[in-house]
Amino acid sequence: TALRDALHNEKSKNAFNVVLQPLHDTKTECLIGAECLMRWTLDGQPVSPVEFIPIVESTGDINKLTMFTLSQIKEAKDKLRREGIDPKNYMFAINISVVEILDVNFESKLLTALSDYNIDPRCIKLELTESALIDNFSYVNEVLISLQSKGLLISIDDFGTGFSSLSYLCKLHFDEIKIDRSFVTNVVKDGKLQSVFNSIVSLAKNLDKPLVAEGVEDMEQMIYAKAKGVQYVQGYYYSKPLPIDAFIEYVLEDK
Ligand code: G
Ligand code: G
Ligand code: MN
Ligand code: NA
Repeated sequence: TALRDALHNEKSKNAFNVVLQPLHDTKTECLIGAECLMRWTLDGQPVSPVEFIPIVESTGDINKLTMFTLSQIKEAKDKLRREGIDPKNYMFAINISVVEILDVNFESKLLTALSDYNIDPRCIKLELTESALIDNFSYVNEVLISLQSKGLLISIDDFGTGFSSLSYLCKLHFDEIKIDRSFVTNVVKDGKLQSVFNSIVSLAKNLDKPLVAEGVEDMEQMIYAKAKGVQYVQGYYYSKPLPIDAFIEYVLEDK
């Protein structure tokens, strides 16, 4: 109920906030964008999205959080512009739940919000997990084709954790693979993880899709990913997820 209050009561809305985790290009090391992650505070204590997202999904309110995230992206873009930075240079990735994408009004709600906030769809990436993509495959694939035609990018999140058949990958319309951090964080010391990591790298290469490694925590992992030809990295090595103002500072320092 505290969660319900927070979602429905304007005064409690500030219990939610969006943090931005920087994404870097491995070749240039330049900042290329950020993943938006939701945070919720109850009685001064942070509650993990792993706990509250499933509840928000089950009450049918998950799209409200996505809309809130878009409002925060708009705010970040406005702040960047005020600092003399063109926000078009940065991609913003949003996590989308399967229950959300199965709502027949999802696409129209999303496109309306982007238009209202004057956000270019080409600056937005939607992250969907493997399992979300495989359930209701043909319907979801149709939605993805339509979203791509509007300029949005589609990323497969937590890749490698779904243990799914690879045959669907040939039919699925997506733009990028995000290798799960469980394969990344300990990859330098673990031969088995290296085998899985290398398989995903060659899969992405053969499909001609860029790869993002998340959970890159130190320079060794960053160098490993770069040497394997991974295009983008995200993780504590560069930065934790940052509140908007700290992200703006980060962008200014990167310049
Ligand atoms: O930030 P953290 O690593 O604790 O996030 C845990 C999980 O919560 C991530 O896997 C992410 O996909 C999910 N998550 C975070 N924010 C959102 C959000 O706004 N919407 C959805 N659907 N999932 C989110
Ligand atoms: O959407 P996804 O479940 O992939 O969300 C990424 C989660 O991973 C976020 O909760 C974020 O806080 C967390 N995270 C981001 N970078 C790192 C990292 O370098 N190491 C670890 N252990 N977790 C990370
Ligand atoms: Mn994600
Ligand atoms: Na992930």
